Amino acid sequence: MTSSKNGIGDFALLGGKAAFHRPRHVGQPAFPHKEKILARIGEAMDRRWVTNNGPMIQELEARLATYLGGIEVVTVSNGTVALELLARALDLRGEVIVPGYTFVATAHALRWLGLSVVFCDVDPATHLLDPARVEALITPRTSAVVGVHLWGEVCATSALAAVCARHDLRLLFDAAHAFGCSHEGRMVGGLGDAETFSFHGTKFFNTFEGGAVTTRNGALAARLRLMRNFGFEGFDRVSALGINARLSEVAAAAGLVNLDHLEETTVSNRRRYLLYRQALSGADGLRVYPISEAERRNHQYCVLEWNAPATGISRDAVMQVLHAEGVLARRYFYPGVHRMGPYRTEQPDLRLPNTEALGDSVLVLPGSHAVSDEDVERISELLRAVLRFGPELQGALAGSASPTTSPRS
Ligand code: T4K
Repeated sequence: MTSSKNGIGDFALLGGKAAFHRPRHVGQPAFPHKEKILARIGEAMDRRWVTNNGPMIQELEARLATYLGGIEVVTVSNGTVALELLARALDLRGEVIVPGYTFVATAHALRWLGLSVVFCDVDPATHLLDPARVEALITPRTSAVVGVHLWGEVCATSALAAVCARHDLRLLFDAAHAFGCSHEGRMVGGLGDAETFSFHGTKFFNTFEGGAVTTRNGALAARLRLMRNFGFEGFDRVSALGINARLSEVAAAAGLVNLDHLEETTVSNRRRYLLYRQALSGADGLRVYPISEAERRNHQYCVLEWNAPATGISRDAVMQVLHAEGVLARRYFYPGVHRMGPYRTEQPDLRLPNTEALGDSVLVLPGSHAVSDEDVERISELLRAVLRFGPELQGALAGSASPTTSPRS
């Protein structure tokens, strides 16, 4: 393994030796406590109760409720379904305002239900929904606003709540990135009418696949519990329309063990984020997205904004270079959800300048469990080498493979 690049011929894309033989992914999970998870899965099998609100689901919900500050937690099969179920439970209609800069699931979940998705631009510094822009998009058909706590940073909740109160709208938060984060000293989960989490394998807290809706509203939680299990109220009594959105006992087993080790994960994530920040500080042409120090954060994502004019090399070319080195950095959320299907054909003239600029400049680096401290140093060294040879690399790469073809393992 080497990352010393003394000329452009040393880069793997141009025939040099790759820095990593085994690819480093964004969000690759690790299971240092695998034996404990397997033991708990074994319990479920021995009990012969593997899903349907089993004892481990109940234990997980109770522990999550305590962890999040005594709120209602309704676990579901994933973060996308959490949004769908919530939108239905709140009977959202017409138009829902969402940021253009988010993972596609935020919009798809709503659109899947037949709602009209209205994309709003974000603040270029925070990457979060801009309350003033939200207010300008409200029409008589608007029923709700969905803020996204991107990268674990929390939306401007008070300003958004004021906007929603003025127009009698529901306020939801997609908190897929913000488990373990706090706002004004309280854990994210109880903001707005409700929040949704993803417990996908790539997330800070994972149950392999999974998610949850959290809320302070007990009646809403009760409705969601019915909806996630076909509307069954008892053994054979169905009282409402519902689907199957249940989490399994296997997922709960992983969640219960991972929950025991959240603090260790937070500490190592933070160390890696700080290592990146330190190693890249003062580098002209890139900005390490700043994570708040005043509140709890999970430091799951290490996000760079790449300045192509200043460095002489495009973000996509940098990604090509890194991928060839075995560093599978991601250009989340290129090109902005409003430029993805089906929205781009439905709203071809919609322009969200900040969202599009972020879609063109953001590069998410492997962090968290996907890398060691030494890997972070090596990846930072690589980035510094890319900065040194930026224009030369760009010139040499012109006409080479598409940046969307990434190696997988
Ligand atoms: N809202 C927001 C704001 C979200 O970010 C997400 C999900 C949702 C809602 C929806 O929640 P879920 O329905 O997913 O629970 C990943 C995740 O799949 C996705 O959950 C996440 N956001 C998004 C930000 O990232 P992709 O498109 O990057 O690809 P994926 O999952 O194939 O893998 C990411 C990298 O990790 C790859 O290099 C492969 C690697 N990997 C992945 C898995 C699952 C592994 O090495 N091991 C693994 O087990 O979406």
